[in-house]
Amino acid sequence: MRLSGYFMPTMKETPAEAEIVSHRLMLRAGMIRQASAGIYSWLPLGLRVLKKIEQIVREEQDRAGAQEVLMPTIQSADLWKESGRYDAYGPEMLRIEDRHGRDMLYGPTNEELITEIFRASVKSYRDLPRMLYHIQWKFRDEVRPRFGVMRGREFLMKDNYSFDLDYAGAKRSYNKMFVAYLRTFARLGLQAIPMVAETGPIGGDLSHEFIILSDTGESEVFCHRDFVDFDVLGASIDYESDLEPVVEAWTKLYARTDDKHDAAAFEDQVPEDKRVHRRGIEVGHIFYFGTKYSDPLKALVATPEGEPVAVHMGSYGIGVSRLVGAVIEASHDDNGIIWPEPVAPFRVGLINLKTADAACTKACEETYAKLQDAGIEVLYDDRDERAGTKFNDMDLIGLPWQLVIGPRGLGKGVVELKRRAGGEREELSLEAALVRLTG
Ligand code: 5CA
Repeated sequence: MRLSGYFMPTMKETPAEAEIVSHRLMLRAGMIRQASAGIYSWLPLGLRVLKKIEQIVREEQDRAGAQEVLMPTIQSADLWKESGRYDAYGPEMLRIEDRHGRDMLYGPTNEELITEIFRASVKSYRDLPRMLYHIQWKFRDEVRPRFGVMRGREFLMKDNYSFDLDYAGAKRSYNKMFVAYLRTFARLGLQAIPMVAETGPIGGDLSHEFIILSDTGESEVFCHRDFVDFDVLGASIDYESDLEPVVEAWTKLYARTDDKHDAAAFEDQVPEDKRVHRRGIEVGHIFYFGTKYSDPLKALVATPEGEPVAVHMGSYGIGVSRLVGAVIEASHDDNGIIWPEPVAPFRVGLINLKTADAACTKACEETYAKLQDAGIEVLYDDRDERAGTKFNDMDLIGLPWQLVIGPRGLGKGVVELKRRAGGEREELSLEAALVRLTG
């Protein structure tokens, strides 16, 4: 992509309305634009990151055996009246009346709709277990939308729903998602800690929130310090094996959000020098709620004995759009964003220091073509701007590698390669730089 023609409206000034760094940087880097309170348009740079995160989330859901569907954003109120949540959900639900006077709503979550899809076609234990997920925009009319995409009113969520014959099966599904979440967040470059959590309007009695420790997080959390160094991706995972030992290893240490915090147990179980009391960002939340929805909605299956029983369900959410902000909170410096490679909008920023210099531009154009041919995502700053502006913009948008080509270096046969994280710079030949980036 050539920056000269790319729609990336960066800003120099710090937007006054943005209270936390990720919101400021997303606005300054031209990733998003507010449409109304808590509702954002995603501009090209932001959308690329959102799609990368979405794809990693999708791959890990698929790997764990879940199947993707797509349910609508607008739902009929009828099912919510059947489950009893239409009244219980309160003013966070955006209620709409269609031209025929029918009650509709913009889905804040999908337990009812997925249960209806399930009950219409699954009748026997033989068709279990099943896990169905979708990645869809949700709307919750939050009292206080804030911090940009962190607490939006419209936001992108991955929500998965599991269906099992009994508690034992449901726990196996819960464990699969638990492990899939650890892998997902680790692939995004984040250390997420599973914490015992309150279930709120989704319900149920077994629930974990996945929390990224961060001073700007909205949750108050308490946990054992050893979580910070747990390795996730080292071990390969067979989702059909017994995952209970993995889940036990990750839940035996104390980790709770404030509504589940027990000061005496914390002091009892965690030595003083290991006690972490901080703020955190909730990037995922998983629930087992048994037959809370299948009972009222009559999602029944026949057991091997032919007995009809309500299926045991769980639901599993990831805040996909919130994660864009969470990654930035975890990875930035004074100059801007530092994208972890797996979610970076482009891998390389190619800077032409002097577009008016024919030899420099020729070298840049050839390099741009070679990187693209090698399948590298590259943003080529071919604008007629001062070098300082180009460096600042490149640091702001945080691509993992900067390849800087200028007439002076070319005269000596070298270009400069800078790693955004850490800031190391190296002078090397253009060929060596290309090998480094494509190898
Ligand atoms: N149905 C269940 C799980 S599928 C559910 O809705 N869970 S939830 O309410 O905990 O939401 C799942 C995830 O969505 C949260 O962990 C959080 O990361 C994200 N999320 C929730 N509310 C917002 C919001 N207002 N803005 C951005 N992300 C949000």
